[in-house]
Amino acid sequence: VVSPFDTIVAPVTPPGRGGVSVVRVSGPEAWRIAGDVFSPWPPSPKSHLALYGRFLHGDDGMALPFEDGHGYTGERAVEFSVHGSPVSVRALVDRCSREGARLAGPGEFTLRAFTNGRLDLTQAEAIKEMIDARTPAQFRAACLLRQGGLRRSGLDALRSIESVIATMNAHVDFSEELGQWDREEARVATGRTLAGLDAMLARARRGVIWREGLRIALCGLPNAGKSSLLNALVGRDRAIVTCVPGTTRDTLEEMTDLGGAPCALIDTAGLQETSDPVEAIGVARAREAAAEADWVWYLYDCQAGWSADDGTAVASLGGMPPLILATKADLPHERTGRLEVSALTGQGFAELERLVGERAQAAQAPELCLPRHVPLLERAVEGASLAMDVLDSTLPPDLAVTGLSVAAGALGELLGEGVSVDLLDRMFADFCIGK
Ligand SMILES: Nc1nc2c(ncn2[C@@H]2O[C@H](COP(=O)(O)OP(=O)(O)O)[C@@H](O)[C@H]2O)c(=O)[nH]1
Ligand SMILES: [Mg+2]
Repeated sequence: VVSPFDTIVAPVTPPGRGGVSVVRVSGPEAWRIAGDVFSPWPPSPKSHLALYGRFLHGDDGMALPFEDGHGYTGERAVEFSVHGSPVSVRALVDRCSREGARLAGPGEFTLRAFTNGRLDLTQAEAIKEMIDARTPAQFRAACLLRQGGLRRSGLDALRSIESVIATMNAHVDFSEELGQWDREEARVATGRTLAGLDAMLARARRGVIWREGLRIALCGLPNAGKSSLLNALVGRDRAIVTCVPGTTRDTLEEMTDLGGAPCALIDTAGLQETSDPVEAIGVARAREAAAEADWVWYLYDCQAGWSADDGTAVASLGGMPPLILATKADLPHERTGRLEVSALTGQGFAELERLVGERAQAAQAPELCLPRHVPLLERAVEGASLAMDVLDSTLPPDLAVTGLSVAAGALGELLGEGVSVDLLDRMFADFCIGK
């Protein structure tokens, strides 16, 4: 990381032409530089109060000052709005550089916000997710993470663990003065923290769905219409469709939005006994995909009708009961009593979307969670459980410190406390310039 104490400048709006572009200057010299490139700049500007004026490079527009401890980065800053011309933006950035600002690196504004305690690591990640969101629901979930839900519960747990560790260490170091240590008190505190961590982990696992999508495996006998349904739902020919049974041999995954929820649709090989070794691997993968999916859709050809093989295949999948879909409903067929769909006409798609939206709502936590968070919370739960086992037993209580330290380490990493500069650099480099 470069010294957090120099002054940096970069456009914060994307490159290109538009109504307005914004250039941010952040650091101790920001206001002095503003006075050099913009006028009239008052001797003592008020934080958050926009000023209208003229820029040295000829444009006119607004300057919005932020005092130390405020604004996005948490340090002295100015956001300039100029006309949305790349020429004007370039000229303003150049002027600011000439006055002593350095061009900001990717993610550097956000890194400063983090360094200055304006946000923790989960909130910095949330900003990236807000920017990358593809649906209103994903955006809302990212906003909740940004508002600091995970940060608050993570900090609560961390502080409570640290306080138990501190008390224990104090009693080990000063056993004479402090006398008998209250094992019960530590047991209660650790138990409460562990329950909190368990709840966080459960929420986190559901929160990942916002990002990774509800995983839906399309299963069925060969030629049931699995690949066709996937293609029709994602709106392009992703999977190969033929009338030859056994065309799909490997699983194939495609992200899409159904009913406002992100989904990963997984096309699988037809479930059938086979002597072809390649197809057999495909069938094994299909079963694996079904076992790992959040939801299985079992497809059968409604013209061919439900067969004994379908019964065997469904039973062999195990797990939660699948949603059964009667496919090729555009062809003449007997009454099925099932949800009838057609990849050809789109029949049944509205109902599928409704069901997915409903299922996603039930399966998802309100707050987004990132894949990075889950293993850390798992480690925290493991550490706290270990400590709880010690405190529940007749073992010397200070042995619990080992487990508690593991939990504290994992939570620290979650929030970005005591994280290596290396890791921070890598995480923030994922941001673009100006974020
Ligand atoms: N009429 C009609 N034919 C379909 C429909 N879906 C699939 N088919 C046909 O059924 C055959 C098998 O489809 P495919 O998607 O490859 O089945 P898979 O083996 O389950 O992946 C192909 O010839 C498709 O054209 C449908 O909704 N309507
Ligand atoms: Mg197929």
